Amino acid sequence: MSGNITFTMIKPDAVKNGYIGKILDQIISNGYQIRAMKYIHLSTEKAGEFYAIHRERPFFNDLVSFMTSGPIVAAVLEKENAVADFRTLIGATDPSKAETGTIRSLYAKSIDANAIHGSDSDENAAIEASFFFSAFERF
Ligand code: IDP
Ligand code: MG
Repeated sequence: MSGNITFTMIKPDAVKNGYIGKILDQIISNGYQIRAMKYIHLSTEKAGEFYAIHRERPFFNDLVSFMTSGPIVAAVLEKENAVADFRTLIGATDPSKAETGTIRSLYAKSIDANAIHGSDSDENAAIEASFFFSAFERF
């Protein structure tokens, strides 16, 4: 299965702004199958753990408080070449630099509230999927 799975979160800004349906539609129409999905409100502890890799970065505290500011949708997605293709579909971290038509260019307003997460490697996709979904523990 390596290479076919990625992990995503529709972030609190996009949930609040009513974009869950539009974003999921764009994901599905780009060939992804949803393998697991949940709507949850992250605790500070869980958000800090998920983003532990960014602990030393200046925006870490803002990132954790943003990610706990409202509910999110977490999902595992399957498609050939899932990780790289999904990064293309969501666009650059800073939505002002994201390609036209990408999810961040359409639905995000700033680098900190940028609508959606996508794993950056197969290894992290497996770690992130198993962080949220026990069925993906062995990926
Ligand atoms: P990515 O989400 O495109 O992979 P990362 O560099 O992994 O970007 O950063 C994780 C998240 O941290 C970003 O999606 C964004 O929400 C936030 N972030 C990244 N860089 C900045 C910044 O310079 N200021 C504020 N928030 C940032
Ligand atoms: Mg990242």
